[in-house]
Amino acid sequence: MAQKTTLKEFESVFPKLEEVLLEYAKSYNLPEKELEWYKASLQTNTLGGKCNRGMSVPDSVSLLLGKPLTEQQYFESATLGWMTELLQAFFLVSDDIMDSSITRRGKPCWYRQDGVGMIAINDAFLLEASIYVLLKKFFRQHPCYVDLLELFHETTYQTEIGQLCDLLTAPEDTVNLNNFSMSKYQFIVIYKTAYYSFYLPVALALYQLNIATPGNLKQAHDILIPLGEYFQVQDDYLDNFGLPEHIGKIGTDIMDNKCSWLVNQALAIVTPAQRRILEENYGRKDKTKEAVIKKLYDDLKLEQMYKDYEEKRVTEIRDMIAKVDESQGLKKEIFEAFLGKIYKRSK
Ligand code: DMA
Ligand code: MG
Ligand code: MG
Ligand code: MG
Repeated sequence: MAQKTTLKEFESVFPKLEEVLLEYAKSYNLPEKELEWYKASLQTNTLGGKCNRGMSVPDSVSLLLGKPLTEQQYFESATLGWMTELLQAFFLVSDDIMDSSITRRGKPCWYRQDGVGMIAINDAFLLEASIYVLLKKFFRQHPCYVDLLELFHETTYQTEIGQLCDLLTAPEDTVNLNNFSMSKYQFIVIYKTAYYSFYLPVALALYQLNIATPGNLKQAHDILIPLGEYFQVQDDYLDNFGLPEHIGKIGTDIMDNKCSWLVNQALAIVTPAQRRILEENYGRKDKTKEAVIKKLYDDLKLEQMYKDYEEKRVTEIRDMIAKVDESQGLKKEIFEAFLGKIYKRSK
């Protein structure tokens, strides 16, 4: 029987990794003050989240093996999990700057904390660089070292082209609703979210166990990308309909002129008069205009549209999972576990 990791267990691995990273910085004679800064950035930006991505590495490894992990196997998989969380930290620190966000995980975004500001840009780079320090330290001898290295690089590239499209589709000074479309939306969310949040952790688990065959990777990809797409639709829904106290962040998509799932749904059903309301109020840094859009979303019953979408999509994903071929060692339960964690999530 596989064993699910707890957040506590997963978090207990972090201090060891933090120590390795700080020792590494010390080996370059990084002065005390900067060492403390790096430590604060690591702790603030890597800890304090749900760790769904990170914990899914040990969970997937245990499901693949069909038994609890040895101490060594757990440490390796949790390390890969924390590297996923470091990648996420790097993306979130920079995403919050680019999205002009206010809070993250219930606290001010890193770039808005006292004395940080644009130093956050370099902190984001350091969080990313930390991944490769850990990878080298713990996986240099692993037969899949180069595959792991390339996987992190490719996933980073994919996320960055997704973020590029997200940002260019949301210019700050011009609102052009014709720029939005569901096909544009699909590109953005698959690249900016699905690869790093869903495909990466499972691919890491497959590489750790040396069973990352092309067949297993492809099957994982073909289910995890739709799952990740659904996850970002939820994120867009929660940006407007979630409670900030509960999701730990204040929604910015309307004011940021984002090509969100909600605005795309609205565009498909608006009357000409409602389209004018959208044109005149969407994407403006103005709380009153944002409120007009929120009211329009209510009038259009987008909350119900989202709930209908969720049921339909989850049924389709369950059907895909049912068809997984387990003959090369892959396990349907991995995908069921992901789905179980996100279905009807409210944060
Ligand atoms: C998430 O996009 C994508 C990345 C790469 C962080 P987002 O801006 O919708 O995320 P959030 O709502 O968490 O700011
Ligand atoms: Mg954001
Ligand atoms: Mg963003
Ligand atoms: Mg969002």
